[in-house]
Amino acid sequence: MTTTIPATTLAAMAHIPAERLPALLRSMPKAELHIHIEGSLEPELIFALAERNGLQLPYPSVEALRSAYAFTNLQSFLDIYYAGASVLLQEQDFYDMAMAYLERAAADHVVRAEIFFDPQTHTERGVPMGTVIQGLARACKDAQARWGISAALILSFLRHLSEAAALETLEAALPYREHFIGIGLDSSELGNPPEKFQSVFERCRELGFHLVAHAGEEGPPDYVWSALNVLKVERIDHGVQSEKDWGLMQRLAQTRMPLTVCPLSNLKLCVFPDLREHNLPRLLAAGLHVTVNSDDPAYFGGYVNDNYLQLFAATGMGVQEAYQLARNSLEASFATPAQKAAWGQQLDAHFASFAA
Ligand code: ES4
Ligand code: ZN
Repeated sequence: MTTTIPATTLAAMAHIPAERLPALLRSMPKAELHIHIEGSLEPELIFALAERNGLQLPYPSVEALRSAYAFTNLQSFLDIYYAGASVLLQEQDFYDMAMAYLERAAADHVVRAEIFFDPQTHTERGVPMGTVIQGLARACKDAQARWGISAALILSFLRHLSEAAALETLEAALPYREHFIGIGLDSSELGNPPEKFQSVFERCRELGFHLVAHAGEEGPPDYVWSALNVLKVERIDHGVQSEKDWGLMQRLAQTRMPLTVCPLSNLKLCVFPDLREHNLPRLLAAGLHVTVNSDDPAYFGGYVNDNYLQLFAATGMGVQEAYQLARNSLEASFATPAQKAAWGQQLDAHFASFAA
């Protein structure tokens, strides 16, 4: 189903002055569908948690840690991301991390956040599964009550580990299944194709979880094909390499398969040399169901609104694209149809209110 923009909203959009675009991008209701909660851990909180837990970090200061955030590719980032996550030990640590993100997201007018967490990053260090999930789930619940933001969790398997390890992780998480809505696949993409996780994804499908996977971030279009055909995912995380395969572009457009694109992540991990060369405008123009997301905001220099603002400033996209991207994000979420319809109406009213 392609989006039909109400005639009144279309008319309103023609009357929004270009100089109001940044304010519009900031304030429009949106969903964030690609955010790793461990990637929202700011250096200040890493140091505070290390102190609280009596841990010594291999960096003398917040500034020294932040200055280590100079990445050349995905792996160079992942090494420091797993080191940062090692300060998370107690349920309250997971709660505090998620509350900090959710408060920041609500300030960016995120009405819905679907949040990845990597249990293996913690269980491998001896942290119990229940500590991780209960801390995060309590934050989602409290954030809804405090800021009105709707939040849900997606358990993500680390693809550099084995499928057997993913299956064990699933089994350990099942006592807490009411607290997460979906399953994802992240970490080192090259050399770890989606089909490595065929059986565990099949099991997750039988259990009724939503399925997503990172594919086509650094990896080839073939990995996007196998995420679709073998894992049977409902969204592709990143997917920017799909542009190299015309047949894949056709498939993605025809099925309105959502792509959760993360512009600042792609810039910082050198997937694109400059935001002006990011292919998101071309993917959108080709009819793909593209969304804008932050990925790991504490590491990549910005939360979701920073992604929108910097991308629009660099590419010259305008009001129509802003509407389409916000609309796409709401529609691609796993919220109920009634909830999505209500947010869609809020979005239309918001654009109408910006017309001069
Ligand atoms: C990730 Cl940018 C990215 N790619 C793959 N896995 C990840 N985990 C956290 N951020
Ligand atoms: Zn990601």
